[in-house]
Amino acid sequence: MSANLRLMDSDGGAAPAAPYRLLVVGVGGGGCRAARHVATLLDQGPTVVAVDSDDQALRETGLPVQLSIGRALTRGFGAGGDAAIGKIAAEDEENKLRNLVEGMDLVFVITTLGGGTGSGAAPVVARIAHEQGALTICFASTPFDFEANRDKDAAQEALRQLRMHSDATICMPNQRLLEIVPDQATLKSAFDASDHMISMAVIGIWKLLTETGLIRLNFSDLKNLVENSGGACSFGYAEGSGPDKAKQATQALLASPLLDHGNVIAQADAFLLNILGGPDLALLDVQQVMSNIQKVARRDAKIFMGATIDDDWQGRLTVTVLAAEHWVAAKPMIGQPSAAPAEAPAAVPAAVPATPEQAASAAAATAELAQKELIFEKRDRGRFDKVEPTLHGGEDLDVPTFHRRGVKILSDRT
Ligand SMILES: Nc1nc2c(ncn2[C@@H]2O[C@H](COP(=O)(O)OP(=O)(O)OP(=O)(O)O)[C@@H](O)[C@H]2O)c(=O)[nH]1
Ligand SMILES: [Mg+2]
Repeated sequence: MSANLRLMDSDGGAAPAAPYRLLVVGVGGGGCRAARHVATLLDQGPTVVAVDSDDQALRETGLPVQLSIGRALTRGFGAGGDAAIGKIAAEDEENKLRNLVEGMDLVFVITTLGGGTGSGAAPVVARIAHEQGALTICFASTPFDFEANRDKDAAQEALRQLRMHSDATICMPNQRLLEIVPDQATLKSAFDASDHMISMAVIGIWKLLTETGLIRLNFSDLKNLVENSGGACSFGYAEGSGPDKAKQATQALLASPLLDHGNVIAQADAFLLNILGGPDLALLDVQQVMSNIQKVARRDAKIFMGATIDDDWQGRLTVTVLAAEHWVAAKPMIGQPSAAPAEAPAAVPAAVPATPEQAASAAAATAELAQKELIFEKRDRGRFDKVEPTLHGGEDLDVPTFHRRGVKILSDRT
């Protein structure tokens, strides 16, 4: 391994043991800045790598793993807006890039298109990760409308290349930032907002795969959605806090420009929705989010849903959505024979209707939950932990009924 590829040392904040090996790669100036933001927010998270042909920009990321590409060509000064140079720079370092992604289950490639390195090198990084067998998801911003046509054309071509070489590419047009940030915002604060959005997508998926699942989504659900998405996905997220957190988050999600004010959810063939909450996350919160989303979603949409608990999220709730515009079910699905069964209209699987409102709403909803089984993780006895158990018929009545009975929400229609 050469001197310009520095690997994290044993004290370098490596990720805790996680069931999946996940790598975040920032490519080019903007991509590396967004990747650094992910690392800042997830200090116990996945390994984050910066890849650039601009050595100074690379140093400024401060990330522990940096790969300088194309030095022979660019002398470490960047690709000067030329995607062809960015492509050659990455191809020159193909072996080092291959070493980086080797053995990874999931690779996120983050880039901002329109310059030389991101536009040229990111598709090469995605191709290598994909060839190495990692599920490869790209986040790419495209230039503002006011930027040069040449850059916009280069960005569109790079986007096409990314889609070709990855499992899914999430495009976040910078122009949409104008709807998100206040009118008087500076360009820097708009870019900061974009970094934050990309980070929330990565964090949402990271938490989904690593934190306790009240309703668990696993890697094969993510893989199923991404691999069948036909290459183009959208991402959105929203937050709520306090007693009305579920309502707030759902309303904000459906109003988000990231999801075209709800239109993406309304039209998506399939989407993955994860609810991240604190230990106070109630089943009713989950039910409220889901029933409101199902009202908007297509009746035949495939919905993969999860609910994740993180102690830091006490009193608040974040909803993250990864939506596939198209569902290309040509490939065999995870755990299924290659001839997929004919699709039939499906009812929402029997939830655990704790209230008449829940029962009515579950019966009314008709969207299809695509994951086979929603698994309720075994939870501890919460505030009853130090209390004498209330035993009846050999059962501890202080443990929620659905845990005692091992209730699983079943949906066998994938
Ligand atoms: N969303 C977002 N966009 C950015 C950011 N920085 C730059 N951009 C946009 O991304 C485009 C490419 O800029 P860079 O990422 O700096 O370019 P590069 O990939 O480093 O390419 P070269 O510098 O030419 O080697 C610009 O035209 C901007 O529209 C950022 O932090 N966030
Ligand atoms: Mg640059």
